[in-house]
Amino acid sequence: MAAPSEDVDEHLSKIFTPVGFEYYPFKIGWYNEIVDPIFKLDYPDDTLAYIIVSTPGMFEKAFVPYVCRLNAEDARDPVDQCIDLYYQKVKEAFPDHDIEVIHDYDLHANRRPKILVQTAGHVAGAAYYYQRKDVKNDPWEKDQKIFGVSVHPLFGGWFGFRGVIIFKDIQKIELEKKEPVDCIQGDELRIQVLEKFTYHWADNSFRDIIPVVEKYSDEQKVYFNTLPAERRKLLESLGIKIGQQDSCKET
Ligand code: B12
Repeated sequence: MAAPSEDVDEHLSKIFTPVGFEYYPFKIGWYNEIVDPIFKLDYPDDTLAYIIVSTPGMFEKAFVPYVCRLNAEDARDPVDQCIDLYYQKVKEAFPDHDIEVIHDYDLHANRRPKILVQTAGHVAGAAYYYQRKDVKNDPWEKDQKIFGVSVHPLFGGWFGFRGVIIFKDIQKIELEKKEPVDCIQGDELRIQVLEKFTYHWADNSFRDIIPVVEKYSDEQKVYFNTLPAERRKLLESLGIKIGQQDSCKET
């Protein structure tokens, strides 16, 4: 079915923008033409997809109000559940469309990721994906593993990719390709951010490689630094009440 992507954008804006998510459209072909064959998505090149990003505000705007809906018995990760609520809202907003959601953590049976969100984020213009090959004079050993890192022009490294939404039945869209902002220029800073992400990711310094407009709140930092098994206990210690349906704010 042919459809201008602006119509879809309008619905997505209502669902995602007030609660701290961003969405960036891309064509499946833009992604497929650069990844290795095993990572290609099995859809026509002109299929419409969106990469979804959580900004620092998502925690307070979407997650904290959502926590009261949690079922105390449910062992799934509360953040994943919260994000799924919003993916569900997208499916409900487009009942006539065939939608596939691929989460950032979805793996094939052989543990290969179903989607490479950093590459998707780059081709959609959301965040520049810096890789070893973006450094001209590379200081590392040939076989040294250097992980690539995406940098958002406003939030640096203080954001998360949450997955892609594919509108399987929307093709032949008018979509202009937007290049991501190349906010780290020159080898020196690129080497720095790649080394920080590969070797010192736990100190979060890669996230501050550029000046940012907003970072994770202290509560959010503590939450994400806590082991998943301990997170429910932590929420309660922060005074965030789990499973109190009566006090649920509409999200
Ligand atoms: C597996 C995985 C890991 C593994 C391996 C890391 C790796 N990069 O291989 C481990 C466990 C080590 C790991 C650790 C971490 N991870 Co991790 N991880 C992933 C995951 C699930 C898949 C990455 C992967 O396997 N890639 C496969 C390789 C082959 O891809 P690639 O190297 O990018 O190669 C492709 C590109 O080069 C592309 N390509 C080719 N040519 C071109 C040209 C251009 C221009 C472009 C753009 C692309 C492109 O094609 C190649 C594939 O064919 C992603 C989420 C996801 N679904 O993508 C998160 C992800 C990369 N991790 C993330 C994070 C934050 C972390 C950690 C900090 C832990 C944490 N707190 O979550 C640490 C930091 C790294 C470290 N030092 O340990 C974030 C990174 C965010 C960012 N700003 O970039 C991601 C995106 C998760 C997310 N939801 O946001 N991770």
